[in-house]
Amino acid sequence: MKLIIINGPNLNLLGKREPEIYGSTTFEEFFRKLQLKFKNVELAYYQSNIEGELIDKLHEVGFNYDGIILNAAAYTHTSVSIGDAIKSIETPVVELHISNIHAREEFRHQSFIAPNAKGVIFGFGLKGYELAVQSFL
Ligand code: CA2
Repeated sequence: MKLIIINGPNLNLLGKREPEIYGSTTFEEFFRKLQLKFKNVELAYYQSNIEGELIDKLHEVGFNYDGIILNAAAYTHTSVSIGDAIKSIETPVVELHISNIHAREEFRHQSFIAPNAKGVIFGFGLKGYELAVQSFL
């Protein structure tokens, strides 16, 4: 089983800024623990702050991975292009958010990803990534 976690803009700041919303663990620390927890899964990680790079990565992995766990961050609520990219690939995508986007501002309630996602996980903190991996097993 080959899965990839793709994180979008500003998520490189996890564990370094706004710990009250996003927690105090860096994603790199968390990812190492996740790999240890799921030793039978080939688990990759990619982060970019650039919309086009996220789309290029979706195209690259979208025909040869078993699953994509995508936290497109704020692009979730704005990016028709990322929505189109997900529609155009074969690998199923689980949309993920660390925070409960429905308990936050109205503009975060809209997603261009959800209509073409296999499922959506939000509000469980970093634990959501673990739930997303489990959803593919
Ligand atoms: O809850 C999530 O995972 C979000 O995708 C995070 C995005 C936000 O725009 C979405 O509405 C919900 C923001 C990511 C910003 O990440 C930071 C991490 C640490 C410090 C500052 C920003």
